[in-house]
This record gives sequence, structure tokens and C-alpha cells, in this order.
Amino acid sequence: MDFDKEMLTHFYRTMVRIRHFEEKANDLFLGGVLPGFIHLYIGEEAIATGVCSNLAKTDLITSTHRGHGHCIAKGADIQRMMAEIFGKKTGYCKGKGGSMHIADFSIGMLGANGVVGGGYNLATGAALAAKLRQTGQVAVCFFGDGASNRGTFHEAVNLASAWKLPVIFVLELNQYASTTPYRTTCNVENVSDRAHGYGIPGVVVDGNNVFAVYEVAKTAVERARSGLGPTFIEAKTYRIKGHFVGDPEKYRSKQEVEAQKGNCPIKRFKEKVLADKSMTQAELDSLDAAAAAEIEAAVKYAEESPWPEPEEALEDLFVEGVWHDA
Ligand SMILES: Cc1ncc(C[n+]2csc(CCOP(=O)(O)OP(=O)(O)O)c2C)c(N)n1
Repeated sequence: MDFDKEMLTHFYRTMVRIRHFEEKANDLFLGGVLPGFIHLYIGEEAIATGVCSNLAKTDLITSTHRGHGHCIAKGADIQRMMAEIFGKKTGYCKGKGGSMHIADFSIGMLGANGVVGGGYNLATGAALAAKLRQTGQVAVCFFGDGASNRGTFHEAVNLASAWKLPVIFVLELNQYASTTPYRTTCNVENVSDRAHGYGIPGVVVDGNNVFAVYEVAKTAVERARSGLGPTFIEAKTYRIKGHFVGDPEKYRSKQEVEAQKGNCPIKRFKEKVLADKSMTQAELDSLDAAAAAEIEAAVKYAEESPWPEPEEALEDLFVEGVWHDA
């Protein structure tokens, strides 16, 4: 498929916004500025970008503990995200959620999730609701290779297939579940082979190639929207940073990580568009600079935002009564 300038710009802008957000979060955390736990998506940006570029604002996604990229690709407000990881009152969860609990229902982002594998049934339930209400929405569930071995995976995929729900399961196979290499807990090359057992397509894609991810996601979204049911996409990638910021990474060598940096999705995108002259270095540099400036502005916003008051700690923890759509 040919991609026009607008789409190429969108791909690159999205990937570098994610990258700058996370590099900044990394530095701020290591500098002792940010509280809590942060899991970075660096090296995996092409997946969220390629998938979410096929989605409308009203479509739905569920995310993981490594959720910044999914939030940004779905259109979340970077200032509110930054304020949230600072623990400030202006953040998405008024500073109470932190990195692993950023949600924005207004853009269909149903939440990052500290429970590994916690998104399957949320996404499948959202797809069921979309089907019953005939809204035409599609739900996407992002998850990791560790999560793919949870029982909830099988329950959700089975039901989604049986009921032909408009849901897409996107496995981000970044080779590790915390300290555990994928092949030590899984005896198959491709997890997506499991899809055939449930009667749905299982597709393997190079997760560091935003164009390839976009294409397979496009087919899956069309299939879901036309009532044919789910697809399982397995995007092969690599987690460049530790499992969490501060991870001593004793389970892998520095050489392995260095070698993988050559496969960086942003580097590969740049090489391709420069080689085929579809973008110029100046255009790329200007998008990069704009993303960096946006992140700096978000940090300033977060720094200047107020802390929550202690007496607000118990607010927003429970919903009373039954929640209805407006
Ligand atoms: C239900 C549950 N079990 C265990 C954990 C602890 N835990 C946090 S992240 C993680 C590894 C997840 O690996 P994977 O699904 O491959 O995602 P990745 O970190 O590679 O993106 C584990 C076991 C958890 N948060 N929730």
C-alpha cells in the first residue's frame, strides 16, 4: 500500500511523541522526580501506532502496565498523562493512578492495567456491548507474551470467536515477561497458532515495521466491523529498556540489547522514507523537535500543577448507584 504524506507524518509524529514522552519519564524517574513504578514501551512504538492509526476515536482499546504508547497513539492528552505520572491533581486520575492506570473513556481508552492479562475480558465485553448496541465500534486488546499464558486469554478468545465479536487481540511479543524469556515458558514459535484452534485468523507481523502493522490491523478492523469476528495479531518486537525503570536486567546481556537497537522502529521508518524520498530529513527533524518541545511543555505543566490534598485520597474510589450512558 502507498502511504500519503499525511499518513507518514502521522506515523512518525506518533512514534516520536511516544519515544520522547518515555525518554523523559525514564530520566525523571532515575532523577528521583517521579514516584511509583514505570514500565517503558521504548522499541515497541510501531505497534500501538500502526494499530491505532486504523481506529476511530469512538473505537475502544485496553492496555497493559506498559501503556504510555497505547494512550498516546489513541489520542490521550500528553499534559494530563505527564501530570498523572508526577502524581499531580491535574492528571488523568487526579494523581492517584500513576503510569499503570491512565484511562480516558472520551477517546475510547479503557485503561492501562496493572493486572497482567486483565484486558482480555474488558475488551471482549466492550466488543459484546458494541455488537448488542450496534454501534459499529471495534475493541482492541493489547497484551504481552507473559499475559498470553493466562487462562483468561482462552476464555475471552473462545467467546469472542463463538459470538463473532468485533475484537482484535494484539500480542506484543517483546521476548520477555519480566525476567523470563518467552521460549522458556512457551514451546511454540508463534503464539498466534493458537488462534486456529478457536477458528479465527492468527497473523504474525514484524512489530517494528509500522507499515506492516498498519496493514494487518487494517484487515483485522475491516473483518471485525463487517461482523466476521476477531483476529489474533502477533507483533514480534523487542523491549529495549528493562522491565521497569531501575531493572538491573541480569537476565540478558548488554550485547543482545545493543544488537536490537539496530532494529528500532523509528530508525527503520526514517531509513525507509529517506531512501524512497517520501520525506525529507528536515521534515523528520521538525516533527522530532516539535515532539520534544511538547514533552518539555508537559513537564512544565506537571511541575506547576498542584498536588492532591490529603483529604481527597478517598474520593472517586467507589461509584454509587447504577451507571448509565449519558
Ligand atoms: C495477574 C498478574 N500476575 C503477575 C503480575 C506481575 N507482573 C507484572 S508485569 C509481569 C510480566 C508481564 O509480561 P508480559 O505480559 O510479557 O508483558 P511485558 O512486560 O513484556 O510487556 C508480571 C508477571 C501482575 N501484575 N498481574
